Amino acid sequence: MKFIEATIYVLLLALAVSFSLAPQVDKRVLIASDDHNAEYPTTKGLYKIKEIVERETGGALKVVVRHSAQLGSEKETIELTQMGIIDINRVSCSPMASFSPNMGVFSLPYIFRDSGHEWKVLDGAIGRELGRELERVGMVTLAYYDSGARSFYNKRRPINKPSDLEGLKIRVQKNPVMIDLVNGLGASATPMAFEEVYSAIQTGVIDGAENNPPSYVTTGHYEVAKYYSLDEHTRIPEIVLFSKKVWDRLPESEREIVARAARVSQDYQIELWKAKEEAGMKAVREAGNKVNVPDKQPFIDAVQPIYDKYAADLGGLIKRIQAVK
Ligand code: BDP
Repeated sequence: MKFIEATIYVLLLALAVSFSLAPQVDKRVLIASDDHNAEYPTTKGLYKIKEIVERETGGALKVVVRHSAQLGSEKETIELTQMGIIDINRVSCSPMASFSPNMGVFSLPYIFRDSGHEWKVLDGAIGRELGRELERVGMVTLAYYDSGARSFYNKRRPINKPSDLEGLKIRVQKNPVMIDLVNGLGASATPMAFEEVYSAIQTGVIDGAENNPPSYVTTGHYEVAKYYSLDEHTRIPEIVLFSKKVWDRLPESEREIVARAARVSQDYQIELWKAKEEAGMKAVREAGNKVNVPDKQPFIDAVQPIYDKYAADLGGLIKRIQAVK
């Protein structure tokens, strides 16, 4: 039933969006999607792409940014991108693992030593390779954006050690690695769309979730889940995708402009991200939330079985990422 509902939803959305694009069948208007609000650094990155593309094409190519999940949850927007209905899509690399399993490597806990290591990997051969693999599933990778580190928050208690998670229902993104991670730490993983999390915590369907400080604040989750435990278990990058169906029809000169605009937007987003992270933590503390910084080692030890589980499929990539100095 769920599947049928989701399929009908995607079809209806597809129809709605294509009708709204009817006069521009040749795609002189590109639809860009993000599930965050207009002020969030990723969405501002898309606005930067819009500014550059419209300027450099002399207005021949326009970009319309649809933010705040107006076009659906991430999984749905990824499908719409494959279909060529959404042209530019900024999503987390986490749900991408269901479309291209190697992307799952970015969701492994503590796979990156720190932000510097993460960016070396993303800007290097591995980032390029995994990005290129998405062409097989209908998407061209334009850029990675920063998303900092994700940590647990909940409405029950501070998480100082993995066993504090026992019995808690924690929302996760729709990605097998995230489900294993949270279950492996002793909590009960509940996959759910980002947009549903606030009311699910409020009504007690779940006890909490996990995310970076800016998301914790802009979604209002910090109002309903007051304990924020900075275990920083993952650093899952954001990714900016272009529908391959549309890309293949775009003149080479415009592809170059779009690709360059995305590269500029990446530096811009990373700058904005730093400030947003600091502002997020400041807002959390000012709201009187209980923030704790647990010792990471017990968490690192507790997640080792996940590495064993994924060794067969992702082992080569894991070793290569770890070897990046
Ligand atoms: C945020 C990402 C957003 C995801 C969300 C989530 O920026 O793309 O949808 O996490 O948890 O950090 O689903």
